[in-house]
Amino acid sequence: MIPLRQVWPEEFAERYRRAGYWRGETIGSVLRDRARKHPERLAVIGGEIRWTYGELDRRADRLASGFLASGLSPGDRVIVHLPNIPEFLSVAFGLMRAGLAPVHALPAHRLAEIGHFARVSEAAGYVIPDIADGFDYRTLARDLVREVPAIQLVAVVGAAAEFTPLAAIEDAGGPALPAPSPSEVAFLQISGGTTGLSKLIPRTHDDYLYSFAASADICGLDEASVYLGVLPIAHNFPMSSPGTLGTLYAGGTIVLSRSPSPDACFSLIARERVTIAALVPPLALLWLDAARTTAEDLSSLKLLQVGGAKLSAEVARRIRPTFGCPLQQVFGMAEGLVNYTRPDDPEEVIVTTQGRPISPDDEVLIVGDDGRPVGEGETGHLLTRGPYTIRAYHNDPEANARSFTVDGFYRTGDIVRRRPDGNLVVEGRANDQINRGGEKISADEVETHLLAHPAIFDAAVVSVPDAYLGERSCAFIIPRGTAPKPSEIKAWIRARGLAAYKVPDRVLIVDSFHATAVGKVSRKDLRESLRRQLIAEDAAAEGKGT
Ligand code: AMP
Ligand code: DBH
Repeated sequence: MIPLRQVWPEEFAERYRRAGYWRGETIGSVLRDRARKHPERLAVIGGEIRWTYGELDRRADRLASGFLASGLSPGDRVIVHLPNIPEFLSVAFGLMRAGLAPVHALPAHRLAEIGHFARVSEAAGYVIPDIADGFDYRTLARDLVREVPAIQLVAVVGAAAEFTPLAAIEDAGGPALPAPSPSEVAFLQISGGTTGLSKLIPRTHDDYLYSFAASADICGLDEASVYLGVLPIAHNFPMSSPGTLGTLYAGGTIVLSRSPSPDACFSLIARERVTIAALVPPLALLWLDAARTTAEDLSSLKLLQVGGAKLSAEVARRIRPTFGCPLQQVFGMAEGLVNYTRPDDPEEVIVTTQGRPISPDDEVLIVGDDGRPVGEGETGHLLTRGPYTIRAYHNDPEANARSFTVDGFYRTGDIVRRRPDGNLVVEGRANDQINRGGEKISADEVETHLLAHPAIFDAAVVSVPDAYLGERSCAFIIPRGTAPKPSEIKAWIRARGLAAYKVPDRVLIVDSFHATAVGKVSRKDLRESLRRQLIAEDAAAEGKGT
């Protein structure tokens, strides 16, 4: 098994320890400590469940022992594929306390993604709900164990069928727990995927704990804070910026919503007196609309975070007057670096920038295509290095060679500029990643699946601007023989086991990718020219009133 590691050069590690960023504590010990201090405070609310810190802590311990008793060994990886339910937290803490590494999949992922994570991480376990949002995860588990026989344990929250009920693991008892080291990898986060498949991001206790603790401070969280988990809590943003973990760090309460809809969330905000929530831009639009007419009392909100994709200044401006609290823009990535506007920043900064880094030791380098730093205020590629930004992906030498400079800077793929006040403005992406309202799609990955269709000769997937999602995806298809219908092509992508958000929003059948001498033009240039052509055609069609 390829060991999990994340190593900073000693001089950096030394600096981060000396500065107090890395404190030599594990993520599990944060919960332990808070549970000792205030066992009766509410830690997490979800559906009918209301667990105190004491109860969450006990459940995590029992699961930790139970996972080890069920045949997993410290160092093993376990894919966690759960929706926004309290068990997400008891499972994640239980695994980490057992020295088992959670691999945090998103609820939308399907066999193609989960199979990939299982293979690359060499996973031994898989944790699922029985049915969630109308999808039976047990069927996915059956397909997965057929494809990846190394999965020896499938644990199910709810009706387990032939698998192991999570409740049985919790009751199994088991060996004494190991003491994971703070510099060890705590879990694997998932990258959005730029070229091809998602990569796995090993995060250590030391680095991740710093990122959510410092985030909790920046966001002013304390024991009175009530965090609403709206986005899938496996995602880095609602997990750590400051998210569920930052809330537990501060001793606050997490409220989990199974649906991001304003209806569901507004009534939870009113009932539980929620103080902070994190949204992606399309959700912010929905919430803004609904807030104008809602009868629910939203006055407990103190901060509304929006991130994951670029928020337009027009929309940003409406947040404070509508919700009566400041907006916070959050520009982050699962690989590390997170930027925030601060709650007391001038409104102009909050509305028009994506904020500045968490740490004084976050190094931000903005370079031109030639790799040299651009002038002050100019636009370029964002590279970064710091106390919670990884130096390497797991088990992917090629991606590592591409994504990190020899000096250990992570190439984010984002095009940004830095204002004189230090705040960053995101101007776009350097590579063909489509950001569909915060959900990241690799053009490459979808094209690979399209090309596997017998009636597709060539395919190019591009982003097109969208008023609601920011970007959506369009697939250009050159057929081989009789052209398949767009609906067939969409069904094909679904049938390949890809997450639904990767299904092209639009499919255009074309004779050729004209203007491109085959083989002479890079995929990137081809996608760019198709994208331009499509935007021009759409504008012309609109002008004609069609
Ligand atoms: P992921 O790889 O899924 O962790 O996504 C990280 C990427 O999301 C970043 O590199 C950006 O491209 C994008 N992103 C995140 N937050 C923002 C934001 N506030 N504005 C613009 N882009 C963002
Ligand atoms: O998009 C992201 O990945 C993201 C956005 C905001 C993130 O990882 C984060 C904050 O931590």
